[in-house]
Amino acid sequence: MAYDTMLARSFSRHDQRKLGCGALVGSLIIALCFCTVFKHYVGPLPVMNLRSSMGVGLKLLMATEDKINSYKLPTKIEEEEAAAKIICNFSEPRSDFCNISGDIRIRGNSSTIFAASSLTHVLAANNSWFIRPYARKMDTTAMGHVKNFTIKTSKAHSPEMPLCTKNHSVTAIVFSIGGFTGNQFHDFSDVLIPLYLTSRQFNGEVQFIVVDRDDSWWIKKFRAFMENLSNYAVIHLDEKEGVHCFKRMIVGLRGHKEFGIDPSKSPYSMKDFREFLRRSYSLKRERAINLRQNEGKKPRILIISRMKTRVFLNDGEIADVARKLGYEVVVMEATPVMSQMSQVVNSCDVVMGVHGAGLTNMVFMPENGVLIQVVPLGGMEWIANTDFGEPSKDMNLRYLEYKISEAESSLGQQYPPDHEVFRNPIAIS
Ligand SMILES: *[C@@H]1O[C@H](CO)[C@@H](O)[C@H](O)[C@H]1NC(C)=O
Ligand SMILES: *[C@@H]1O[C@H](CO)[C@@H](O)[C@H](O)[C@H]1NC(C)=O
Ligand SMILES: *[C@@H]1O[C@H](CO)[C@@H](O)[C@H](O)[C@H]1NC(C)=O
Ligand SMILES: *[C@@H]1O[C@H](CO)[C@@H](O)[C@H](O)[C@H]1NC(C)=O
Ligand SMILES: *[C@@H]1O[C@H](CO)[C@@H](O)[C@H](O)[C@H]1NC(C)=O
Ligand SMILES: *[C@@H]1O[C@H](CO)[C@@H](O)[C@H](O)[C@H]1NC(C)=O
Ligand SMILES: *[C@H]1O[C@H](CO)[C@@H](O)[C@H](O)[C@H]1NC(C)=O
Repeated sequence: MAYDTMLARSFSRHDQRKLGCGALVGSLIIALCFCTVFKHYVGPLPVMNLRSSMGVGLKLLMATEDKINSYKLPTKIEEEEAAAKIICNFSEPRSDFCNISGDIRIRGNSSTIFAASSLTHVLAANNSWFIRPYARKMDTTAMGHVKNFTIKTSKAHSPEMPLCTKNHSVTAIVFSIGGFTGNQFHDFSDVLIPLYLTSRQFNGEVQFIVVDRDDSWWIKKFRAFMENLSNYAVIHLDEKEGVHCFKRMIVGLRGHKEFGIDPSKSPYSMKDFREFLRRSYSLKRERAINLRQNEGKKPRILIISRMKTRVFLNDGEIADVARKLGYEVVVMEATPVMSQMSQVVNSCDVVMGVHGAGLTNMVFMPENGVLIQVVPLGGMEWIANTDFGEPSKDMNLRYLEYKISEAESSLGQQYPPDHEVFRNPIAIS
């Protein structure tokens, strides 16, 4: 989607597209067929052992209380209780992740997390870790907007250890809402899905600590979802005074893949995520219409229109054709008001739109719904497939792609056929 932004910029004035109705009818008819002949999905829910799926860290630091000096071998339980443990894994492809337990202190408006231990002198020289808690670590642009935390071990009574002003009994999860957030695709792919993966296991008994955005509109935007994942008000570290203390803390979010979940790495799947979303936004429809069982009912299609870039020049005509084919048609621009957008999308059986962040709303579609992605000129096949085509499978949606031809695009009128715009669009974007 970073490419997406770039493309949007470079094409903004010229990139208005005209859909040839003739060819499009094909997609709309196939979508109708899907509404008639789909099979019910009865895939098994992946069940996995949570503990083993979380893995063990790369860096293990274990400090037991002074018992070693007294030559008393701690029992297993004593060891667990006294241990200050930091387990980090920096080798996941999308995100770094640290799991800390012990006496943990974090000060408002700072980027150092202290983990107390009474035995730091026997620890390895390396007693600090750096971590940027955002699940897109391969993208240096995104990570440039993410706080670089230092996790530091220190003696419990050392002067640098800040004094607690609030003790929390639940686990904390520290993550960034910087990066590319604000673009809804990234909101879901980089934060909301990873947050679900990391926090669902706590059943609400978890404290979210966020950094990197000055204002709280982002949290408000996804309030229904966040409030269902955590029973506690989010702490915005950049704005909070005081020192928050925890016994357990996770820094960073688990990220498996683009806009998705790998069920072999987690007890949860995209099916579970979508069910959770449906409950959070009180969405009624679990599955799309089956025309066999609902004779006389019309399938609903949502045509997502865009105003500035990658615009349908003839959405009126497209809507007319769809109506003639027997659809009930809704034409709408994607709105950032999640409660409203989720209801509209969930009420539709087919969603059609040009490649762009608005298609992220597919997460709200009922099972077996049909997504039609219109792919503009500009060498966007790969990103179109990566962002929405592939992810649609795990969401149990039917997926159709409609590629714009040169004749259908307004670019066809502005540039000669052998122009670089058509021959080598990647170079331009
Ligand atoms: C974190 O570590 C603790 C023990 O130190 C373990 O019980 C817990 O399962 C781990 N959590 C995650 C998410 O890895
Ligand atoms: C860290 O994550 C990688 C990638 O998922 C995994 O293969 C590895 O087992 C993990 N490391 C440890 C020590 O658990
Ligand atoms: C210390 O930990 C960091 C990870 O934060 C790692 O990159 C570095 O290689 C480690 N240094 C030593 C001396 O082990
Ligand atoms: C985080 O900050 C430390 C110390 O300034 C630096 O060495 C490290 O490279 C930074 N990490 C990243 C990922 O930028
Ligand atoms: C937090 O807990 C520590 C250790 O149990 C205690 O010394 C401290 O007074 C507590 N602070 C607050 C503000 O409750
Ligand atoms: C947070 O710290 C920065 C610099 O360290 C400072 O400029 C800013 O005023 C602080 N904000 C608050 C709310 O304390
Ligand atoms: C989330 O919120 C909705 C609506 O407020 C509620 O019906 C649902 O039970 C909540 N819990 C979960 C786990 O989704």
